[in-house]
Amino acid sequence: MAVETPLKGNIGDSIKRKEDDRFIRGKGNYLDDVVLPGMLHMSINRSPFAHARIRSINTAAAQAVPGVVAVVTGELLAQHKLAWMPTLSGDTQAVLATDKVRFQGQEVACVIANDPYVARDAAALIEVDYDVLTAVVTPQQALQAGAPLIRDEKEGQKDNHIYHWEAGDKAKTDEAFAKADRVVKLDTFYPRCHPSPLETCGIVADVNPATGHATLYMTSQAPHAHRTLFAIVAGLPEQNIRIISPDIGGGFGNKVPIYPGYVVATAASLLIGKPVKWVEDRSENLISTGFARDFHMSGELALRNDGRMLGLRVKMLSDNGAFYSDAQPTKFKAGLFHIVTGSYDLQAAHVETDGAYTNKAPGGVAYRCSFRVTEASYLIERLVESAALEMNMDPTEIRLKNFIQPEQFPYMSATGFEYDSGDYPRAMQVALDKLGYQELRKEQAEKRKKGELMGIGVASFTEVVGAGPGKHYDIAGLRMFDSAELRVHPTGKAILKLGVKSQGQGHETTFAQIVTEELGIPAADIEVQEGDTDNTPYGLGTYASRSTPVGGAATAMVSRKLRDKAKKIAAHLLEASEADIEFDHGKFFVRGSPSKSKTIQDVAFAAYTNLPDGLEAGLEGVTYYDPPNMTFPFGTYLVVVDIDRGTGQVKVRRMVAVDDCGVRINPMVVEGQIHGGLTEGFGIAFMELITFDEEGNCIGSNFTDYLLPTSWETPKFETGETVTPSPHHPIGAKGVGESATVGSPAAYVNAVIDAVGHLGIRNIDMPVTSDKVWAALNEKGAAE
Ligand code: MCN
Ligand code: CUN
Repeated sequence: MAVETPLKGNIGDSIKRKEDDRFIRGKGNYLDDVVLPGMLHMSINRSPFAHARIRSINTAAAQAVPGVVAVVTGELLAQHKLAWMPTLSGDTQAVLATDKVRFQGQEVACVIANDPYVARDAAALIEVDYDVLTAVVTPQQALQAGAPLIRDEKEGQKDNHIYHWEAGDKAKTDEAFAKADRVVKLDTFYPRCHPSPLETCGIVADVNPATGHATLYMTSQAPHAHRTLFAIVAGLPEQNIRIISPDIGGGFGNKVPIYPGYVVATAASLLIGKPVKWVEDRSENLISTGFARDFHMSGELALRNDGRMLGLRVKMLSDNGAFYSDAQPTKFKAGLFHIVTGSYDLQAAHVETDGAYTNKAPGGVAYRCSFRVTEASYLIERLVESAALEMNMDPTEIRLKNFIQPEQFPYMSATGFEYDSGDYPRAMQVALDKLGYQELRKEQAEKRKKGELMGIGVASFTEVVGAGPGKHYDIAGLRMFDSAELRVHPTGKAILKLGVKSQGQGHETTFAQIVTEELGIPAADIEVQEGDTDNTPYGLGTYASRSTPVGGAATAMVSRKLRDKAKKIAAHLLEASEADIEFDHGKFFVRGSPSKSKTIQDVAFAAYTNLPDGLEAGLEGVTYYDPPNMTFPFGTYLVVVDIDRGTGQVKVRRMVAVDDCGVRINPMVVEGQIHGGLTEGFGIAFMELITFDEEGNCIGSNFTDYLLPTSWETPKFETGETVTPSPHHPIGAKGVGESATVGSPAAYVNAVIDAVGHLGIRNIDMPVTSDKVWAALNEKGAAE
């Protein structure tokens, strides 16, 4: 009988997630589990209007409710210079409205009470006298001459335009278009959607009036950066601020920004001298916190008649809501949208982007996307599909013809990225084989003869994830490096402390595995800690799939640092010269005689008990890692759909996803990330939408209107992999957390267009709902 040896947790081992034990048993510690003695509760009164002047606020009735401790208005905050706060992208945002409200759901006043329900009831009693103004609900409308000025409080702001930003070479692109045999154009809209994590956002602010210490329990994806920003905004000494991100029930980018609720709860705790808890409800989360996308995009592809792409021209208009608060590296007004050249060898590209204020919630968080990579990937993959249709080429053929070839890496893109590594044709081939592409094309042809609608969608995306390098990328000026601190105890057990912060990605398991690979300590013996700024080294946090590329690299490097010291100790124990010591999976031995060895555990013990002369005691270290480049994961996704001509219903029959994220630390965790991302991509493609009526009322403010996919709707996924290591990452890994959300929407929509393209339908904007599909068919006389 075969005996199964338990996996030690080396790189490549699919060990079970350590954190799941406590999650499955209900022993996690989420924000709402934090209960402090004497804790008060906060509730927010929000604007019912999208755009209105505030004439007066009457808080008397709220104040009179038994149990209410305080009512906070913008006027009160203004006395402490806290009515406005800076945003991550250099704009300002109202903490509590004083002059005007600028979106429905905006924070107007807060009630602090001894009970959450009392706070809520009292907040509803606050009387605000509004003078309703015309709402601006689209960026096109916002930029029209004479449009109502939304940000009238900003000095020098004469219109609703936020920024203009360009990338690439305009002259060279014009030249490429002049040489082209034909130009294919696509106008498309990536609608507003929402990360909607299971756990909403919240804070427990505990400012000790005696010591001035502020302990802030926050659902934060970036606790260190938030600490620094709090210090700057609130003027608190940074050593007195401790941010603790407890277990987080999903972030997806929603927990990157700083929200007004955090600021008011902290200010209230400071003024009252008691802990204050604020937790959003679902509708508050959907109407007021960081939404995603809302990009109007227009792309043009210059092509030769043989299908070779020559140039790409993109114009984009983004709807940023009332405050420009997107999280992105400060130099990049539209994030990393210029990855829009995708997987293709384009000699020239030019991207022009503009942003506009509207009377909608601010945010523009990059929901499971590295700063707008999703929108870019969607545009290019949809555009290539359009080109294939118009040129009557197979969508795989046109891609194969234009892929950047494996030998071209490192590859400099027309918009200035240096792609680290890739093998696009291989990923596509693996996906095609897995799907049985040729057979399905035959089936499609047969079906089409009978008038049945079947489509095969293709997307071959390339992402850019893992910011820094710090010299190019920063958040609010803070360079995007990351850190790892490793301490090996005398008994050979270890504790690893990180600057990144998991929201469900499994860091406690996968980062331990990096140490296991580098030092040989079993993953089960390594405790991973994140999220407490007093106890972890400074880092920029977890978003933009940067934990593995940056924090993972820091972990490998600190392990190697310790290994070097361990070698000195091993040499002492083995009575050999350090130069003769070799290391292999947790064992140190003299070169040539592997039988005489010392384990990492022996060495760890000696680090505290038996050291060579002149060597410092202990086995610990810290590494701050600034990556030399980003990583560029990629993949090919294939989707098969059947469409009912009577109802417009789209059924996803197959979904094959082949991802390449370089070396996989824990293949099971990677697989989980991909399944999650494909599900979110499916929701965005077919179901989820935050929209607004002409008065700026948010439609999609609860889960009966904002439809999330359940296991009932979600298709089955078939996954595959190729492995092209990142040449600059210490263990060859690239990020993967966002890949499937970035790559899949275009594959789903391309499948629908592939089914109906022969009828002359070129585009249906997401979410591709049955009614839209039916209407498009009906317009072509093809509906039943
Ligand atoms: N991993 C691996 N091998 C690789 C790459 C990654 O084993 N080559 C593992 C990592 O070690 C980690 C996980 O996969 O455990 C994801 O790693 P990475 O790609 O580095 O992404 P991050 O940890 O930085 O997570 C961020 C990413 C983003 S930006 C969003 S948004 C998102 C996502 O992860 N939010 C999530 N996945 C999520 N998954 C859950 N459950 N919850 C969220 O909020
Ligand atoms: Cu871009 S959403 Mo994730 O980066 O937290």
